[in-house]
Amino acid sequence: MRAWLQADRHGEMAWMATNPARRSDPGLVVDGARSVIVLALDYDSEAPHTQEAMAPGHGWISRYAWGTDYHLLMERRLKALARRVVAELAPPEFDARREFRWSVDYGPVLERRWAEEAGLGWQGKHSLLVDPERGSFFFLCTVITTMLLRPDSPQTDHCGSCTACMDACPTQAIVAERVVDARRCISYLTIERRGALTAEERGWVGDHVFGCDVCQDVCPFNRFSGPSGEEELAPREGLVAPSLVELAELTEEAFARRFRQSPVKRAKLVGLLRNVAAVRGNQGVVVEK
Ligand code: B12
Ligand code: SF4
Ligand code: SF4
Repeated sequence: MRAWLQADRHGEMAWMATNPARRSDPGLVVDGARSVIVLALDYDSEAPHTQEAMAPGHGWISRYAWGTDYHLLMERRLKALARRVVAELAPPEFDARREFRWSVDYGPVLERRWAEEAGLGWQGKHSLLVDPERGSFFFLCTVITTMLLRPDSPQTDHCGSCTACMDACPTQAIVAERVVDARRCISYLTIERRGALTAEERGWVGDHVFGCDVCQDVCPFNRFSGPSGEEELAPREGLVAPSLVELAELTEEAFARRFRQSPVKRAKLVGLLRNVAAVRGNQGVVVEK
């Protein structure tokens, strides 16, 4: 992680570089930490993969962002889990707010590293966690706790000689096995990057208006991935390969309505419109109204 930060691979995500010691040591996040619990939530659906669904005049929204924001769904469950732990397992003096600290994505936690230790999968060459039976279309969240729990065994790496994700990445953002340079990654460019994109970055964005699934779409283990069965994660109408003209015409009110409780809100309307403009430029398509 330090080498990654030192090489500026985090780009403008300054929050990644704040207090790296904390991010690599759960004991600095929770005093007396003895266990990390890692949980996963599947988000795949029957909808097609990027390459199957794309057509001129349309843009790609990453499949993780077709339903309700996973932060909300996982936080709801983590709260329920915390209540159960306090009621059923914890000693009377246990202070759940201090001793059972959960986070979804935003905590100073290397989620995939702990997930691998916890046996939920292995870090594939695209750096994401892969489960041998379900692929990689799932979210992660963690709990750092002072409770001493019996650990599961780590998963073994099944990538072998495959390099499909590295070969398919449209921008060569996977610069080495398990090392992604965010500054070249379409996910970063369309979601995290603020302000204007350079001409080179606009080209890199390709057909993507929010996020990118290419390295996961080509992974052989995602052939085994099935629909999550989570109703709130099912694709909402108009989010699978949406029309670029429709997106370009969104007002603030229409954006708020269409992307209510959706991860897409993170880009804000201004970011989404910037991406839509880049994709329209890349497609060179003049769309009649
Ligand atoms: C910052 C971030 C990004 C950045 C940087 C991505 C990256 N690969 O680091 C950007 C914006 C680009 C991004 C994109 C995406 N992200 Co993101 N992201 C994060 C976040 C917040 C932190 C990741 C991090 O710490 N990166 C820093 C580097 C240093 O970490 P690292 O790559 O794991 O580094 C390790 C490896 O390099 C490893 N390593 C190095 N060499 C070797 C060698 C061997 C042998 C081994 C085993 C390991 C190893 O050691 C390092 C330290 O552990 C996490 C949530 C979290 N808190 O963890 C979500 C997270 C990783 N993202 C997630 C998702 C879904 C995505 C996207 C798929 C979204 C999309 N569809 O657009 C893309 C995928 C892009 C990709 N191929 O990574 C999920 C992944 C779920 C999963 N199944 O793994 C997470 C866990 C969020 C969540 N809570 O569910 N993301
Ligand atoms: S998300 Fe897209 S751009 Fe980023 S590493 Fe994967 S294929 Fe490359
Ligand atoms: S595409 Fe191949 S190399 Fe990449 S994560 Fe999947 S199995 Fe590993």
